[in-house]
Amino acid sequence: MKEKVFNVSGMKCKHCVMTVTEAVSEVEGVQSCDVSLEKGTVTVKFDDTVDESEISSAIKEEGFGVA
Ligand code: 9UX
Repeated sequence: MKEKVFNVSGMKCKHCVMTVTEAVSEVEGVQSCDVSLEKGTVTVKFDDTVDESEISSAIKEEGFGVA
């Protein structure tokens, strides 16, 4: 299991949090996703088989920026 904190820009309300949470959770192998609106972070736990780029792509596809 791996964990990474993504710095995500553009999340401004609770609906953004839901959108990101759903998109990340749909990635195969993701175990948990915790979004902090205040910090602009998305903390994800995922299986070793998952490539980090799959997660950042899922976030970007929803229109948010990933540092
Ligand atoms: Mo809230 Mo997020 O009105 O792009 S859904 S800011």
